[in-house]
Amino acid sequence: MARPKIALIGAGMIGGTLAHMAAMKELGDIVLFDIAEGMPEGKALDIAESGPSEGFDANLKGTQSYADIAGADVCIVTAGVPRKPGMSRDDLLGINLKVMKSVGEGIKEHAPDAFVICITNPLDAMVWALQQFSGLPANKVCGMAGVLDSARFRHFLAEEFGVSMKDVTAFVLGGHGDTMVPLARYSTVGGIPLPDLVEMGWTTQDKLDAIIQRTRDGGAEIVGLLKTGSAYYAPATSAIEMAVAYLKDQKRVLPCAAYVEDALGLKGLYVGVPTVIGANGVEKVIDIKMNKDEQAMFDKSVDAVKGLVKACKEIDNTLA
Ligand code: A3D
Repeated sequence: MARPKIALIGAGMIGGTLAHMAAMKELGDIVLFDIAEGMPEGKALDIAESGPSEGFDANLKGTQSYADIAGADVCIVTAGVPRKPGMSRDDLLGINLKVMKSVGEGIKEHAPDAFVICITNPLDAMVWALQQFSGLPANKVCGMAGVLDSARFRHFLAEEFGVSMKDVTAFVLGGHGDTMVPLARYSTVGGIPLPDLVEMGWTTQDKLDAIIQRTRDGGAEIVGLLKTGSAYYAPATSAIEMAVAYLKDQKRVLPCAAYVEDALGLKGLYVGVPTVIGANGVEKVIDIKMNKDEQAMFDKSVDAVKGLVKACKEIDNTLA
C-alpha cells in the first residue's frame, strides 16, 4: 500500500516543524509548498538528511508548484503571515484572506479529496474562507486552535496542581481569539471537575481565574517572548494530533474549528467546538449543554467570529 501523502501549504516556522514531526512519526511522504523560492526545498532536504540518523522512511519534497500536492491525503495550511508584538490575530485578516484564496484554489484543483487543517490566523474566519474558496465538503475542512488552546490550559493546570498533564483534561471552546472560552466545568484532573478541586482546596478561584486568563493570552505571551513571530512547536504538535486522528480513523474527541450546521445554539458557522475526528474528517460536532454564564461567553466569542466573517465578505465579494 502506498504511503499517505501529507501536503504542507506554507513552509515557514510551523510548516517546517510539521514536516519534521510528520517525518519522525512516519505519517507518510511529505510535500512542503511555499511561494518562497528555495526555502521549502532547503527544509525538505535538511529534514531528509536527518532520516538516516533518526531512522525514518519518508520522502520529502519542497516546491513552488501546486501540481506537486496532487492526491494529498492531508493538507495542513499555514501559508500567510503571523503576528508581531502588538498585533492582534485580527490584524492579519486582509493579507491572509488573499492567501486563502490562492491556497483554496490550489487544493481544489490538485487535492480535492484531502482532509484540510487550517492554522492560518485569524483562524475561524480563515478556515471558513478556505472552505468557500476550495469548495471541499465542510466535514473535510477544519481549523486547528482548540487542541492548542486546551493543551496550554492543561499545561498550566498540571503545573498548578503538580500532577502529570496526562491526567488533566481541558476544554476550550469558541473563536481562537481574545474571547475564547476555557470551560472549567468540563475540565478535570483524574476525572474531578475544576470547580470541585477549588472546593477541595487544591487551588483557589482567583488562581483558577488567572490560569484561564493566561490561557486566553497564551499566544500573545509567546509572541511577546519571541518578538519575531508566533508559537510554532505546540501549534504544529496540535495539528499533527488532528492529522493522526484522521489518517488512523481514531475517532478522537478533539476541539477544533468546525462547521456547525445546527448545534450549541448555532447555525451555519465555523467556530471552535468539540468534535469527533476520524476517517470521514469531522464526523460529529458534540452538542454540549452550557449554563447561562458559559453560553453568554460562547455567544460573545461567536459574535467576534461573525464580525470577522462579515469583514471577509466586505473585502472579497465572491464570498457568499
Ligand atoms: P511563517 O513562519 O511566516 O510562515 C508562513 C509561510 O507562509 C511563509 O514561509 C510564507 O512564505 C508563506 N506564504 C505566504 N504567502 C503564501 C502563499 N500565498 N502561498 C504559500 N505560502 C505562502 O509563519 P508561522 O508558520 O509562524 O505561522 C503561520 C500562520 O499560523 C500565521 O498566520 C499565524 O498567525 C498562524 N498561527 C496560528 C495558530 C493557531 O493556534 C491557530 C498558532 C500559531 C500561529
